[in-house]
Amino acid sequence: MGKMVITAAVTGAEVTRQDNPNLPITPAEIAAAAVEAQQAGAAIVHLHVRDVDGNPTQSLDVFRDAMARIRARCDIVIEVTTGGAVGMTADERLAPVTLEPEMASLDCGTVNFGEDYFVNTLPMMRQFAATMREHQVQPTLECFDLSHIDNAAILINEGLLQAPFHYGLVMNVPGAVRYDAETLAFMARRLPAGSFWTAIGVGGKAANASIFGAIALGGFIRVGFEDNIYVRKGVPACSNAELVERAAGIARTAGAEIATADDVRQLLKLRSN
Ligand code: KMH
Ligand code: ZN
Repeated sequence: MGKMVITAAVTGAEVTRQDNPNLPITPAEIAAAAVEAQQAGAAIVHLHVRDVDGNPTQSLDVFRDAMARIRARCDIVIEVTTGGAVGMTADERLAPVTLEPEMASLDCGTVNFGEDYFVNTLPMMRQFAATMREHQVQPTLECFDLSHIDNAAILINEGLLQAPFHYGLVMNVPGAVRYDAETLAFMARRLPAGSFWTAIGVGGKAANASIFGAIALGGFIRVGFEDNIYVRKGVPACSNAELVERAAGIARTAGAEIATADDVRQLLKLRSN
C-alpha cells in the first residue's frame, strides 16, 4: 500500500458551536487546529473561515490572517475552499485563491444541499479553473454526484485542468449521492486513469465508513468537523486532531504509511513557493 494522504477539514461552513463546542472558529483557533491536525497525521488542511459572529465568510482579510498563522507554525498544505457557503456569489467564493494557497476546492456541479441548493454551473467551473491556473493553485475536484465527474471531464477536455488530477468524492450530503462502498468504488472507477482521490463521507456513519472504503479502494482520507463532529457514535470529538489520529491509526493498521505535506507536494506536483 502507498502513502495515505489525510486531509483535515477543520471548520467548514455549516457546523456550529452548538453542534460541537470544540469547533475552531477564529483564525487563531483554526491555525491551532491545523497544527494539531498535522501533528496527528494530516498533510492537508481544507480551510474555511468564519467572521467574528461565527458565520461563514470568504473575506480576504480573515483568510489572510488564518493562512499566515498556519504558515507561521507549520508546513501543512493549505487547501482553501471555493465552495464557501450556500448563497455566496462566485466572485466572493473565488477570492481566497488570489492569496495563492497551494490548493483549493473546485466544486464540479450544482447539487441539492439539505433543504437548499449549491450552485456550480459550467461557466462558474470554467472561471474557477482558469483563476486557479492563473495563480498556480492545484484544484481538488469536489464531486457530490456521479455527473460531477463528467462535468470535470468537460473541463479536462477543454484544457482547463492539467494532470495530476485530485478528486474529492463527497458522499452523503443530504440531497446528493449517498455513501455506500459500491457507489464509492463505482465513482472511483469513473475517474481518469492515474487520478488521485479523497473520500469525503459526510455525517458520522459515512465519515467512518469512507475511511475504510478509501483504504480498501486506493483513495485518500478526509476527516474533520466540516464533515462529522463525532469520534464514535453519539460521542462528540474533542478536536479535529482526535479525528485525524483515529484515521491515521486505522490507515497504519491497514499497512499504510502516513504521507507528509512534502509527500503531497511531490505527488500532486504543487507549485513550489
Ligand atoms: N459549504 C458547502 C456549501 C467546498 O469547500 O468546496 C460547500 C463546501 C465545498 O464546503
Ligand atoms: Zn469545504
